[in-house]
Amino acid sequence: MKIYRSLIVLAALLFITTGCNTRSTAKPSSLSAKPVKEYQDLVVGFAQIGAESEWRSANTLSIKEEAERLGVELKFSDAQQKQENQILAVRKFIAMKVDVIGISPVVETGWEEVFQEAKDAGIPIILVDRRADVPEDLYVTYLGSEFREEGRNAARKMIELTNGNAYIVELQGTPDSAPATDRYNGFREIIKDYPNMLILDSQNGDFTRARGREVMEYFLEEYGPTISALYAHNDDMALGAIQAIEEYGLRPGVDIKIVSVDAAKVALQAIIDGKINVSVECNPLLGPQFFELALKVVNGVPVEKRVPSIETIFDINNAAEALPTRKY
Ligand code: GYE
Repeated sequence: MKIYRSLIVLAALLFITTGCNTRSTAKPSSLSAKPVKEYQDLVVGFAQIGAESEWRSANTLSIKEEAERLGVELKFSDAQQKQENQILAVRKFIAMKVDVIGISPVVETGWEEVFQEAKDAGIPIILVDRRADVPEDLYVTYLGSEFREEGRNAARKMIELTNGNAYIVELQGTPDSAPATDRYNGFREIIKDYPNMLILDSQNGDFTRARGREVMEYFLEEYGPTISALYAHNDDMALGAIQAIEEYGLRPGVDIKIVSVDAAKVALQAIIDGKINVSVECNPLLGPQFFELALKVVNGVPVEKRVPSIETIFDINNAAEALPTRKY
C-alpha cells in the first residue's frame, strides 16, 4: 500500500516536471538570458572575392538583394581577387563588431590567423561558396557546391560526347582555390579508366574570359586541330576560348567539344547556339541560405557543418526550357 502511494506521488511529480519542461521550451525567449535576434537586428560582414565571372556577379547580387529584402545590415567588401584584401576586410569587420562574417575564400590556404582573430573576438565565420583549409573549429558552417562532383560530372559528359576518345585541353580556375582543385581532381578520377581520353595540356585561366581566351590561343598554337575537346572550370573561360577557337577557324561545340561549369545564362545560350555542349550547374544564388544560417548561428541554433547547394546539368535537351526563367 505504502509502495503504491509513493508510486502515485512519483508519477504526479513526473507529470508536473514534464509539464513545466514543455512550457519552458515553448517560450525560450522569455527564459534565455540573451534576447533572440531577428533579421533586422543583424549586422553581417561579407568578404567577397571580386567580380571575376558571371557566377560571382550573380552571387553578389543574391547576397545584396536578400539582405535588403530581410532588412539585414550588410557590410560588403569586394577584394578584387586578392587574398590580402579579403584579410583586411575580415579585420575591418572584427573592428566593427559585426554579428557574423561571411567569406568566400579566394584561395584555400593562409586563413588560420585571421579566422582565429574572429574567433577570439567571438564573431562566427560562415564559409560561403569556397572552402578554406583551416581546423573545423575556426568556422561554424560551410555553405556551397560539391566541386569534386561537378568535375566528375564534367568528365562523364565529356566521355559521352566523345565516345571515350578525345584529345583534351583544360582551362583551370584560380590556382589553390577549392573549385579549381576539386574540378581538376574530380575530372581525372573518372577519365583515368578511359585510356583514350588524353589530356594534352592543362593551364590556369583564372576563371576569367580574358585569360580563357589567351590560354586557348596558346593551346591552338601549340596543338592545332589535334585538340578535340575543351574542359573549362567555368563558363567565362569557355566563352573566352570560343572566341579563340572561332578566330583560329575551328567550330566550337563541333570540332572541339566543350564542357564547362556554372550554367550561367550566357552558357545556356551558347548551348542553344551549339557552341558549348554541356555546362554542369554550380548555383551562385546563395543569399537566402546564407542569411538563414547567419540568423541561426547568432541565436545559438545548431547548424550542419556542411550545407550543399542543389544542382543539375544542362545540355541541348534542357537549356532552352530553362533559359527564360534563369536568374543568372
Ligand atoms: O565556378 C567561377 C567563379 O567559386 C564556384 O568561382 C565558384 C567559382 C565559379 O569565379 O565562375
